[in-house]
Amino acid sequence: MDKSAKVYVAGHRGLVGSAIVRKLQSEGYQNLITRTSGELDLTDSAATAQFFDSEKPEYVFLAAAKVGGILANSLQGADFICENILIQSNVITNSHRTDVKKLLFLGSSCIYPRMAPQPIREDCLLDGKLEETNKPYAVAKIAGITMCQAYNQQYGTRYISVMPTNLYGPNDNFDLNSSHVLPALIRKMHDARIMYKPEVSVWGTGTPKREFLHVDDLAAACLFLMQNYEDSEIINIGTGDDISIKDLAEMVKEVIGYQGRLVFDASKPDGTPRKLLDVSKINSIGWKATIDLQTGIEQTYKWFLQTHYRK
Ligand code: GFB
Repeated sequence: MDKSAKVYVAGHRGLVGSAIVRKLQSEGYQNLITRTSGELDLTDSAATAQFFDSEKPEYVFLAAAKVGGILANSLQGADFICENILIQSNVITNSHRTDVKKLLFLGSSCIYPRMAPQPIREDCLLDGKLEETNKPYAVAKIAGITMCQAYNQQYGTRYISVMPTNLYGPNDNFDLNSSHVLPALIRKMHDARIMYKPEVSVWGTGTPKREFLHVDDLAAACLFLMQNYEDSEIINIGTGDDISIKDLAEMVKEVIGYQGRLVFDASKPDGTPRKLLDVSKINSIGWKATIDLQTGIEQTYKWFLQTHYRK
């Protein structure tokens, strides 16, 4: 992928897509194509076909998706499976039809079985039952992976699938009903601090463990894999470390300087008990995460203040 290549980043306003655009721009890629969802509805097959016909991208980063945290996933399963299957099918079929040279599909660590041995190796895919709270989303992502593999096998395409762990960073969603845990904790503790609230509710028991990767690390990994990975087999992207939700909440509390109490609300779902990715495969081909969690939270909090509380 040379610097003048025509690169389409699908989903460029989201957490992942915006980080990929920042990374590509900082590396000197000048021929980027983007469309907002208002300009191009990727669930619309005719509109997507017309876009690929007129733009003819050479490379595609498929970061457009309907995503959300545990609550949104468990309440809107139909939307999660349907929208994701439509988006990825439209982008993949049109990439094939218009001879895209290489495509990178973004999956998720929730595609693995709920009780997969930890750390989770890539070959655990389809080895057991999925976590119920995000099964529709996971099934859609598994369909996307299988679609990439089947196209590679049948048509000789070069479509790679990467599995990031839980992500966070600039352009994350801070809406408490649909966000993931890290932006939710930042928002709740910031609001509680400025409103002098004595306690903050943390969902679940606090015992589940999650691995958190800063989205700038993810973007660097995606570019690295676009340039250096050719296999149809999926590849994990993570830090190799995880943390309990309780310890994460304590860490966020310290970064924000909130003095109140944390109250665990066990009426809310915990989700999968643990999902630490085995990152030996990506490490062995030469990529490692660089942003530690404390630094990443501090930077994300700064971004949150600048974008949500700028006068
Ligand atoms: O980040 P999260 O929503 O997603 O929740 P998952 C992770 C853990 O944090 C769960 C707890 O145990 C939550 O109960 N948690 C505590 C909170 N307080 C909060 C809060 O205020 N908001 C949220 N959202 N969680 C998602 C999947 O699972 O992970 C998606 O649903 C996707 O499919 C994504 O794969 C990466 O890690 O449980």
